[in-house]
Amino acid sequence: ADVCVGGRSDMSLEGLRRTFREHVFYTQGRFPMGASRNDLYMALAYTVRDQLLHRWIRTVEQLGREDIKIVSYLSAEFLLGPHLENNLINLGLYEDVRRTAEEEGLDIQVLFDQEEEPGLGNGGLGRLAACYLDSLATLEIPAMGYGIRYEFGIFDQEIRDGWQVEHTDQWLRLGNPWEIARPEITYHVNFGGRTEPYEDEQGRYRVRWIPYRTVKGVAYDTPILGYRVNTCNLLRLWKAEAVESFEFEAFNVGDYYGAVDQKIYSENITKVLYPNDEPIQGKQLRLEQQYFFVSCSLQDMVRIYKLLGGDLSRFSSHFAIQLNDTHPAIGVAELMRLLVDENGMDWEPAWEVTCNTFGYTNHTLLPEALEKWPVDLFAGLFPRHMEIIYEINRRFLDEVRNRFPGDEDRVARMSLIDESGERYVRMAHLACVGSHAVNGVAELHTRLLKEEVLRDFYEMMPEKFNNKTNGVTPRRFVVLSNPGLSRLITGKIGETWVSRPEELRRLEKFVDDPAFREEWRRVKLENKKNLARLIRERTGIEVDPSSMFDIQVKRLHEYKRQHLNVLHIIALYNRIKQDPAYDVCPRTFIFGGKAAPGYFMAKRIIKLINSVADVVNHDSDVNGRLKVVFFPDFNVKNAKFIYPAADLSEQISTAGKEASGTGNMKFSMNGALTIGTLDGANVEIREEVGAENFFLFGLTAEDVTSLQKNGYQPMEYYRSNPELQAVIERISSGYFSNGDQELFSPLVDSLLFHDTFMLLADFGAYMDAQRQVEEAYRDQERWTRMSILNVARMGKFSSDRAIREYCKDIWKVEPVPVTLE
Ligand code: 26Y
Repeated sequence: ADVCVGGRSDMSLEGLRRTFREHVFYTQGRFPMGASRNDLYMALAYTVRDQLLHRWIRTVEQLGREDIKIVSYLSAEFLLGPHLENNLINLGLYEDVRRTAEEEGLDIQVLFDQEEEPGLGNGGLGRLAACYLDSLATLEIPAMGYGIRYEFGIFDQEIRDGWQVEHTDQWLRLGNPWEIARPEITYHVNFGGRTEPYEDEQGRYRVRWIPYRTVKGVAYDTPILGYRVNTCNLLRLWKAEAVESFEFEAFNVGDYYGAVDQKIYSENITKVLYPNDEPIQGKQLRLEQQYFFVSCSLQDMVRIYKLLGGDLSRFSSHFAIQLNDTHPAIGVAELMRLLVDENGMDWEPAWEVTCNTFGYTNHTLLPEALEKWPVDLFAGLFPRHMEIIYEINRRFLDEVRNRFPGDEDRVARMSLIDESGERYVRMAHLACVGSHAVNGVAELHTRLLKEEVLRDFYEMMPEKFNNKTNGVTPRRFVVLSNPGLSRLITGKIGETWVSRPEELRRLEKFVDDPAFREEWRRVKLENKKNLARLIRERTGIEVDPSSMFDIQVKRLHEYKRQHLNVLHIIALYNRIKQDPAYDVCPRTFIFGGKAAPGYFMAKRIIKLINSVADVVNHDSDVNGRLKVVFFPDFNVKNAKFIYPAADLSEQISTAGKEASGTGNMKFSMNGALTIGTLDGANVEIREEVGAENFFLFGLTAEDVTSLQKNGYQPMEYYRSNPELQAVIERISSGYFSNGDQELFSPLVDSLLFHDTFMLLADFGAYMDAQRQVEEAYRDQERWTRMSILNVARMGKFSSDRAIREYCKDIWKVEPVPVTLE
């Protein structure tokens, strides 16, 4: 290691400068004069990566120690966002590098802009995985992330004529300086075929799997550095390739085109992220993706463990594996297969190891969103896993019958196989049975899991269930995104809040300091100006930074109710149309988020937002007092400009539907006030910041359930609220669609006749809460106090706190500090 010091690991300014120049020449192959923006970005990225490598190798050495336990986070998605700026912050090099770049005549922002973000996730779940990697490294926990190296991540969104248009995300086009290919770390992954019983040398009954086809997984590693520590963990993503074997040629003489087909078919597995945030029914390729990355990851862990000379019966003392939702749940059966079939263990000890190893995090309450796979599809791809699952099920249902004699309804409800119609494998049941810990992602969510979705499992094994309220990393979402606010805070209370955000409480005593409040507003205004500039660039719309920025950014979903927000906008618009002198509080409504390409209603809602925007933004009666913006292509990269610019955060899902939400936390940590329902983590955010600093409205989860039970009639709410009628009438008349009364009729009809997510029931309460928002905003001193208190009291929602709880309650792991010498 020492040979590096003084070489490219030299952290002095002079060293960094020299390394950078070397990379321009030796890595990018350019003279400085001929270097493109991308060459310069690449050279800087390599310069920073050089700083990580030393730490990375030292950390990986620790991972190879027999006496420590490693967290292994299995996730089909990691929504990382750009690395460069984050790594500079975590290294503590941001200021030095910015200044050095400046001296070289480079604007570092331009280089940051050059980085393509790895959009290897859809939304909340994938971003949570990325925050957890950040916190694991920051807390010096030995950990690995395992996932899929999608060649195309989440699609890029364009808005054309008000509609969403999807473009493939070619994030690897210009190369990826953050990953290191490990062509020597590969595993074979099998699919299809059949199983065959045989007797081993000791005469024991065994089963072997004779697959139909085999694909190769190749490891690609990305370093994940913690904040101001030496721990630099490993994110290992798998790429699918064709197996190359010379027998293959021998057996297929002349079948060159067959070999080409096979290659293309194999590589398909990791081609593209499914752009859905709810299960896709029965897509074989998706199931192949899930098994592919899980099998590679488990084989990797078993190999590492055996290298250490470990005895597989003690595997769970070396690895704690967390399942990020049910997407990797087939790992339960795969680990059993590896232990029993491939390593000769008996069933019972293998099962004990498996249960002690896995933990399962659930992320949904919508029963229709629970993952299940048709038995035929599953058994066709994984004949051996199907047998293993039947055996797990047989033993498990015996236990159920033992505990609840005569309760065959319960047995059917809890079975790993849904046999009520077409037969399905229930992945959540597999995950529950095969894990020692099951957790929800917010207090309310965990309670509802126990009471509803997983009630039978809770009744049988309450000790498994626990809550782990989500958190987000203050490094990316405050320090990186909001340097102005960070400087202001650090100036008052020092910089330790970045790793210990409980200390933000010390800001509370400054709420009564008018000069501090003035500064606070100045920072927010600056952030709003920055966003206004970006909005002008991306949409051509001019917005007024002194208006209230009212923002809802998240995936489009009916349960998230972006259209409730739209109903409020139209109500305000109607008031202005009725009385142009109406005293409306100037507001800029900003939306952002992607719709699943096949989600008809979600796409219509985007079109509605843009159509309302067109009318409102150009109506002279409105006179600029209301503006509506749909910010295209919301992603981690531009989120950095959005959260810090918000005055008001919209968290308005139907109570009982949003498992947690994490955007709610990002806004509030940046000084936005929340208007929200008692859903997900909103409940806990309100508890922390104080009810008086949160705009609450709407039905509770219990109200929603009982309304549903008693036959919810949206029409009743419609009939009794004239303002609501006028709003709906505006839409259905074709006012926002050049007279076309059909365009939005699917939306309107769904609201009037079904309204599954109870917008009409909540409309009145939402309007009232918005009225209170307006009142509060008009008193800028009061608003600022509330904003400061939100930031001061959001410490709980750091992902560091969440990860500490996982470590203590589920994984039983301790920090292992890394030294460089
Ligand atoms: C099966 C597949 C296509 C699929 C892919 C992604 C299914 C679901 C998802 C993503 C789900 C998701 O993002 N859930 C969100 O997880 C967040 C982190 O826990 C929560 O805050 C949020 O409430 C929940 O909707």
